[in-house]
Amino acid sequence: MSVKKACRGALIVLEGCDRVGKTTQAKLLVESLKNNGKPAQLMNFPDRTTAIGKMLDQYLKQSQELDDHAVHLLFSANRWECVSSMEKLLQEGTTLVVDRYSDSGIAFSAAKGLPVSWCAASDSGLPRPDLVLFLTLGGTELSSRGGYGQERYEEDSFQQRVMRNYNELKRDYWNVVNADEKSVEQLHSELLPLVTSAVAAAEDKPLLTLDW
Ligand code: NYM
Repeated sequence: MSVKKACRGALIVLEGCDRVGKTTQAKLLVESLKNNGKPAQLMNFPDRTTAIGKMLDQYLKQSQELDDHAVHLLFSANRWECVSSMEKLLQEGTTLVVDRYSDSGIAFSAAKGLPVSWCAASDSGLPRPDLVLFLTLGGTELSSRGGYGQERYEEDSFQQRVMRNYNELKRDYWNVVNADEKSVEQLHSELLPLVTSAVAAAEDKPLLTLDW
């Protein structure tokens, strides 16, 4: 009797500038996937619960200063410390919906003036996303969103540099979605079909690694 190997889950990443709505959309996507019978789990980077994540939390809340190179490597290490659990979940068939990942690491650190190639090197070999949903918003709409300005980097000229860097990083597995003037529900109904197709397409494909 042949036993069918479990299909793997997909690695879905949401990217974009601060306050664009990634976190809300990531949660809704996990709920919808589960409602449709697909095992799914939410993850977010930085994962502020680990020892490294706690240092990053203090840095982002501006209660600790760190060298730009050192903080970049901490963000990267915060992803690496999750790789074995991510790979296990994906291989068991759970789709991971991840709120920020490697592209955030590069786009934000490069906005401080670090070379893109240097920023990318520490993430080489991480699991490669099957789909990156890149959410965009007009600049003024971004800064008027609740909570904007409370953490490090939440400042318009910095966010514009981040946006320019993101545009340089686009790959063929990216999907750019304009979130301007869309309700949470409208945006969700635009994203869900993209995620559903990526989940179906990933089932029989091997998990690749980032080759920056
Ligand atoms: N951030 C996030 C980085 O600078 N590098 C990274 O590798 C990651 C994952 O952390 N402004 C920045 C982007 C955000 C901040 O993210 C916190 P969030 O999604 O607001 O918790």
